[in-house]
Amino acid sequence: TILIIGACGQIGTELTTKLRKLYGRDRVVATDIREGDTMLMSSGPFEILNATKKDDIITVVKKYKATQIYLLAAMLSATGEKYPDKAWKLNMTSLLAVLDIAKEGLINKVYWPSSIAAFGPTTPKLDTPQRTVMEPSTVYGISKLSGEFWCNYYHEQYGVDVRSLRYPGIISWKTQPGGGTTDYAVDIFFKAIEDERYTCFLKEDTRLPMMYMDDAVDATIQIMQAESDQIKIRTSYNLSAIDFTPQEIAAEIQKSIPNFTIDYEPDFRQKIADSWPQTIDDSHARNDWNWSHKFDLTSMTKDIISNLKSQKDQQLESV
Ligand code: VAH
Repeated sequence: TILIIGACGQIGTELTTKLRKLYGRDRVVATDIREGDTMLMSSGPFEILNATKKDDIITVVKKYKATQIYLLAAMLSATGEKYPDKAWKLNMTSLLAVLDIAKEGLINKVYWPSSIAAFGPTTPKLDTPQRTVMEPSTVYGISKLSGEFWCNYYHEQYGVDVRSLRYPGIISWKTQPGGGTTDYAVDIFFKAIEDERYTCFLKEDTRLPMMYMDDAVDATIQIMQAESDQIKIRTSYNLSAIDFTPQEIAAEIQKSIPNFTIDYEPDFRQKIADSWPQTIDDSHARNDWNWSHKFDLTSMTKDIISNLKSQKDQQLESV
């Protein structure tokens, strides 16, 4: 049985759905600090669980005889800058609790996400290599880089089978933006459908590595299904798909919504975005466990807009 911690978040919501399709609804236990959308709650076992409470996690592991944990609970970059102590506590206490549970043999495999936020302003910005200068300047990035070294330590010292991906910005339409700097590219779609206009909190030429949620979920499941000896990197793998600027994604949206307009009011999140790479070299993931992305900017934009439009039509019909 798989235990998902942070199942109601942006990634957790879609990963839970996909894993339940793959393994069966009762083989995937969704947990979060608060209840999420009803579909998630009603499509399989759900428990309220605080990701920083190791004993509570063990109780749920034993109740459902879980053998794997996907730890997706975290405070993201922008919110983390507002509440540094909370971000550090949540992001690190939860990881160390789960790694200890694996070290004690209560589960045999762990997934934990890192992020391009683990890179910093001194990291080469184009084709950022797997191994390079990493001086993160956000609390979120510091917690992700530290977490990577803890994962590697628990693997080397205690044989813990923990696997990790440095996610780029992840774009999806099923959940509202959750405090990430790349979440402008999530919010822009909701606003394009609702108001046909969007005020972007980043400058128009801010290039960032991005990925459609479907690709991120597939990569996550793929690395967890790989043979242990295929996983050569036990800190965290670079992962990449596409990269774009606010201006480029706005132009792509205008192909489907011609009247859509965008204006720019950069805020504190500009400094965060400017500290991150623009494009990522993920050749290790492609070579070690055959990673390849499926969605580009055009196909992602089309998929999101068609889904949001049909969701809106259904809502209008139901009123
Ligand atoms: C954030 N979506 O913006 C997350 C992610 C690379 C960005 O870590 O904080």
